[in-house]
Amino acid sequence: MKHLKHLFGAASMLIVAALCGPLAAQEIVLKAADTHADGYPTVEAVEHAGKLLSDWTNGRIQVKMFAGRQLGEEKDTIEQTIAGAIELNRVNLAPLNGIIPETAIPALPYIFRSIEHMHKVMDGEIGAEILASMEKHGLVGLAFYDSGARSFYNSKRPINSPADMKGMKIRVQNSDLFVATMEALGANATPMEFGQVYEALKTGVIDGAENNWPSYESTRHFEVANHYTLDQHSLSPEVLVMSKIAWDKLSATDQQLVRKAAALSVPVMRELWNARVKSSKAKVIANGNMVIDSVDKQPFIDAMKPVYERFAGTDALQALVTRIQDVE
Ligand code: GTR
Repeated sequence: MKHLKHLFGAASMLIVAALCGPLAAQEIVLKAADTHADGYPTVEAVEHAGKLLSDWTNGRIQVKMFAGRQLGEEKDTIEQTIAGAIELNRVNLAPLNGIIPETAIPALPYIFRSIEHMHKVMDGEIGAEILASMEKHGLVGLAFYDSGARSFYNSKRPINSPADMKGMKIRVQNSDLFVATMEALGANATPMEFGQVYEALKTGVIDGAENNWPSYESTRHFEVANHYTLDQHSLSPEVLVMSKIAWDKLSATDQQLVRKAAALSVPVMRELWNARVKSSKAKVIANGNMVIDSVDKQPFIDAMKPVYERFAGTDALQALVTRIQDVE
């Protein structure tokens, strides 16, 4: 009798599964966080990856994007991603610096000679190693996205040399590397979440910040910090990560699909990025901002020695710096 009941139970389970279909039983919704608003290239790229996943699985895997800080500022969303409460997160490498030492290396000031150099490094073996280094910290690195070059802007005066930055209050991301970079240049670093910067610039709590063209424009920081000096100190890329806890719940086949979708979103992002750089630049220039594009970078580079010593302090990290510099 017991045996029969057991059999009956198994059979009814099969009937239920057949009626609901395998799709309903295994539907996977991946929540994705981004600090940027809808329409920003990073947001569109992750949505593109989501569309691919949905198409490939007949809607079984869905990405639900929460853009514009709906899930919090980057520091919080990173914690939540590690904890498994958010599945996908698109952040800059900088707020990961304190958690994953390897991420500080591509965020080091002036480490890349050009965007092409950065692409070659991050698209190759070194980039793959940095993505892999995230796993032991609870994140699966999926893809790097472009972030152009970060440069200084402020409401006080044009910056032509580090001397002009002396005593200036400059907002930085939640990264000791960025704090140390500002201090090495003589400025006062003020770590602050991205969403608070506009108000802080407007009210004079800070004098300036640093970012790429699209972020300078999309946040309207350009309206309250008129001087933009293209010193291009950081080419620190964006990264798409997945929670390791969420990753481990996926089948090996689904993990491959997620990796593939992320990889295919990279060229789409680059195209959107290049277009956005152009349109942001045009908007800022039309606003009459003072853009200094011929600054002598050497004095800025020279000031970075203590920063390299501190953040590439181990032999392994120093070797990574050399390998990046050696990429032609
Ligand atoms: C942007 C980047 C964001 C965030 C922001 C910031 O360029 O895309 O992820 O790092 O800068 O300065 O906080």
